Amino acid sequence: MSTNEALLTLEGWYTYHDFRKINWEKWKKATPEERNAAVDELQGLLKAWDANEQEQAGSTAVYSILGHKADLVFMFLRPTMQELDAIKTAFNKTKFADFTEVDYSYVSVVELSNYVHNPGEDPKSNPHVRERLYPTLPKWEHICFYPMNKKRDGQDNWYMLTMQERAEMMRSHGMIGRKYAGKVKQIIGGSVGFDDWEWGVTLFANDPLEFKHIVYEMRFDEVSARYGEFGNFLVGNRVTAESLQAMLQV
Ligand code: 76R
Repeated sequence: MSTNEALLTLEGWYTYHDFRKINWEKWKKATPEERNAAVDELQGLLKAWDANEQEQAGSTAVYSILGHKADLVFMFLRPTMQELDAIKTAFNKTKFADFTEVDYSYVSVVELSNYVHNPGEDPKSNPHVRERLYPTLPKWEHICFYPMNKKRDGQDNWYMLTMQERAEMMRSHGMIGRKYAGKVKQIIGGSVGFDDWEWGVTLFANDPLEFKHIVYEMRFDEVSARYGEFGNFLVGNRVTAESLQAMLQV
């Protein structure tokens, strides 16, 4: 069988999702001075990440995570993997990090799969494309993250389909997605070669029910119904400097 045409993908900022658990036992046992110093240092990092976003040299989102899988997620978008690595190291050197454990993380790069592109046009010169490759993460109330693959299983092998078949299914996928314009903002991170799944899906919404609705609706659409394989789902609430202070108050 012949090799199929690989899709042209466009890549933007590198992304790192750092999911942390707080060791509450250790945190409660620390002295108020130790806790204050740790919180001050963390607030300093939040300010630095904010300044980076103001300079449009990246974007950062911090959310508290429900359930047992994690307590916080720090999501970073930066131009290079070196910057992501430096952020991770700087974070791990803080006092606050001593009270946390990394339970999960995800590395990817913001990806637009270019099923509909105009030949001859340089997509990166299009401001709408640039806005999506180098996005400022929305300050919406909720986040949802999950990794996914497209199946390679006997007759259901996404990578053996023709470009036309894939483009048709992705058109249908995009039509469903568009119905959620203004309600769900999605960042697709391509992670082939970087992490354990092929994509990391990050969704933002002000109403968490929109996550349930979009994911459920997409389950009936062929590309997800037939080819989608999904990892763990994590959902959370937006954290601000003030709410973080309150969360860490003992
Ligand atoms: O980029 C575009 O807007 C064009 C249409 C489009 C593409 C190519 C699009 C639109 N997506 C694309 C690619 Mn998507 N997306 C997901 C999920 O849970 C599930 O079943 C799937 C998880 C959601 C919720 C979602 C939302 N999308 C992709 C890819 C890469 C596939 C490939 O290359 O093979 C994945 C893995 C993926 C998964 N998608 C949209 C949305 C939404 C809300 C839209 C509309 C965006 C808009 O119009 O602004």
